[in-house]
Amino acid sequence: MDLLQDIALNVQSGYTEKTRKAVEQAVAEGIPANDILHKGLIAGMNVVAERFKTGQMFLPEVLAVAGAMKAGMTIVRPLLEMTNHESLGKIVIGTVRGDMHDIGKNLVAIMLQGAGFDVVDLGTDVRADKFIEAVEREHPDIIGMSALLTTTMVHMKGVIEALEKKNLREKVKVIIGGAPISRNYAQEIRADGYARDAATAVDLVRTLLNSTRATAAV
Ligand code: B1M
Repeated sequence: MDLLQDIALNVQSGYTEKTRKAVEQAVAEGIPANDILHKGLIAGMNVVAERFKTGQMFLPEVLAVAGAMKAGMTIVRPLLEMTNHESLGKIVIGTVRGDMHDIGKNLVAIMLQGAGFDVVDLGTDVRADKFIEAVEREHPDIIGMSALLTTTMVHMKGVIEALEKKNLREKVKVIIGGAPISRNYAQEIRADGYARDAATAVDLVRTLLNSTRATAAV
C-alpha cells in the first residue's frame, strides 16, 4: 500500500505508534513534509471528521485519533518550519475560551510557519485578556482565533471588543476560523477576515499584510 495512504489509515484508526513509524518512514524515504501532512495526516483526519459527524465514530475513538494526529504532526512540524526562514510577519494564534479543540488551529499554525510567518501559539481555552497580553507583549501583525463549538465562537466577539477598549484594534488585524465559523459571522463581529481551511488562512494572512503595507507606504 502507498505509504501516505498507510499514514491516513493509521490516523483514522487512532494508532499512535503506527502513525509515528509510518511518518518517520515517509520522511526517511524523502517524501515532502507537505505531502505527508496533506495526503497522509489531514486526509486521515478528514475521514474521521465526517464519520464523527454522521455518528459512525464516537468520542473515545476520536480522542485516540487526536493522539495519532499529534504524534505525526510532532515529526512533520519542524520539517515544515525549515522550509522558509525569513519571517514575513507575526501572528498570535489561539483557540478561544472554553474550547479545547486544537487540531485545526495547530494545522493553521504549522502552515503559516511553513509559509514563513512567525507564529506565537497561545494554545487552547484562551481568554480575551490573554490575547490582549499577547498583543501588548508580541506586537503581532495579526491575531488568529479558532473555535469549533457554537457555544465558544461567541468569545471571538469578546476579544475584538477587548481590543477596541484597549485602543489596540487599529494596531492588529483579526482573522477567525473553525468549523462553525462563516464569512458572515466574521463580518458581524467586525473581524478582518475568515478562512475555511489552513491553506486559505495562509492566503488571507498574505493578502491582509500586503494591503496593510500598501496602505502604510501611501
Ligand atoms: Co469535538 N466537537 N467536542 N472533540 N470534535 C466537534 C467540533 C463537533 C462538530 C462534533 C459533532 O457533534 N458533530 C461538536 C460541536 C458541535 C457544535 O458546537 N455545533 C463537538 C463537540 C460537541 C465536542 C464536545 C462538547 C463533546 C463532549 O464532550 N460531549 C467536547 C468539547 C470539549 C471542549 O472543547 N470544551 C469535544 C471534544 C473533542 C475531543 C477532545 C474528543 C476532540 C478534540 C481533540 C483536539 O482537538 N485536541 C474532538 C474532535 C476531534 C472533534 C471533531 C470530530 C473533529 C475536529 C477536528 O479536529 N477536525 C469535530 C467534528 C467536525 O469538525 N466535523 C468535533 C479536523 C481539523 C483539521 O478541522 O478543526 O475544522 P478543523 O480545522 C480546519 C478549519 O476549520 C480551519 O482550518 C482547519 C484546517 O483545515 N480552521 C481555521 C480552524 N481554525 C482556524 C483558524 C483560522 C483559520 C482557519 O484562523 C485563525
